[in-house]
Amino acid sequence: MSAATDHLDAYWMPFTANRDFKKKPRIIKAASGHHYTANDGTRLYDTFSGLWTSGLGHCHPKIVAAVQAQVAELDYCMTFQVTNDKAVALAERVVGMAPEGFSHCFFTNSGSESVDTALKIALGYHGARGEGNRTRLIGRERGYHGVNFGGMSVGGIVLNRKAFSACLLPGVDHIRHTLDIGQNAFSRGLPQHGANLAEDLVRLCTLHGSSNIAAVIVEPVAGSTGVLPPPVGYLERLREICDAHGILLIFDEVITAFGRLAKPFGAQRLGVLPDIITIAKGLTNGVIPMGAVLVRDSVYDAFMQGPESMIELFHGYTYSGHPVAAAAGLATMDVYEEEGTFEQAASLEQHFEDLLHSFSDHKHVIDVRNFGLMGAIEMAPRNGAPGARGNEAHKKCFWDENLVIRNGMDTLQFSPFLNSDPDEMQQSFAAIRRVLDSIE
Ligand code: PXG
Repeated sequence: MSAATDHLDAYWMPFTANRDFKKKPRIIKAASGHHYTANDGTRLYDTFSGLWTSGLGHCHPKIVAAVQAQVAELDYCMTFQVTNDKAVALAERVVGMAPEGFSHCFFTNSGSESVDTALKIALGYHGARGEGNRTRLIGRERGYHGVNFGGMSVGGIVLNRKAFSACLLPGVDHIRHTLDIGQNAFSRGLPQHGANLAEDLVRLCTLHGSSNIAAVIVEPVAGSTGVLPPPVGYLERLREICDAHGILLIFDEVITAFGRLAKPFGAQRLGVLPDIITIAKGLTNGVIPMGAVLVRDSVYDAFMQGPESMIELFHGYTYSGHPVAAAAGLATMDVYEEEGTFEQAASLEQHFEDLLHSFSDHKHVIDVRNFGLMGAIEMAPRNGAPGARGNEAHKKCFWDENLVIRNGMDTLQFSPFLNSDPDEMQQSFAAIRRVLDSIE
């Protein structure tokens, strides 16, 4: 082991090729606005807003101040039987921004926990209504719903599931994903073809008996598997089928909530209302880990029918509604409002779309997709080496262009800041073009 890697050995990095990374590490030690600073002093532009987390930029002074003040005032307070003022205030604030009829919010600490909480709420809802036979959960191929057992089971990413396949939840099925490069390549915004893929849900209702199905979970715009905006009419059709069969529709909005689609919630932008919404990331601008699940009143009310002295949902985390996280969340909501962040995001969409689609003619590129401030450039894989081109692009951006980008295999994904400077955005794409031009 070299001296450079010695001090990294104890640290087992998540979703990372550890040995490869540790051969040549450059570690981030600070951030401000739209840039990171590495331990060698280099400033790097962040094209991914953290990990879809930090739409307001890093170390926003208002959020930093709120966290500093809160940690000195109330550092922790359990929220089982007792609670704290910040959790109460944040729940009210978040449901105030939610679609009408979503008046209740359950706190978690991450997207994965939000998803598993949502699945449990769906099962509990049906049980409370005397339909305890509704236990089947439906996900979608290429869906990402975090890494806990529930979310992994309804998720549709093969490499996340393969190693654990014997222990996935039983009674889970998947509808097909909506990526169809053959028909929809280089679509700007929602693709035209594919609404019919929602009919997969009808087939599963026929196969299993719809009275056995509890819920369907989808990302309104799938993020991690390379930005898959829903085909025109697709989400509307899913909603109709769920309504016809008494199935709950869950939108996993861990990425799409809080401005990524220029509205507080993706459901509002897309005009389709689910029954349950999961959130995380932009809830605190990534500053303190926190997630939440929002439910329609009818879902909450179903739980509130038994004796008042009984716990209605046997579920919760030690850090659910943590006061410091909630303070970060409240400050984040203030900034979204004071700075007009969602309007700012809307005003950047066309520029972002044009920059992305300027890659349509590039020799390596087979598709460009975008919706809101979510975008992807998909490159053809090299013969016999899927992912190699994407990984090389990532490394070259990092080392040669001082740019942090995100790739999943050969697809480059973009999550620009909601308050990006259009010139900086343009410069970052010029750098990415230099990199793509320079690789085989
Ligand atoms: N649901 C969705 C839709 C997500 O995007 C999670 C759940 C899980 O959240 P936590 O907080 O438990 O990680 C996510 C997370 C990527 C990428 O490259 C995206 C996520 C995580 C890691 C990588 O796009 N999103």
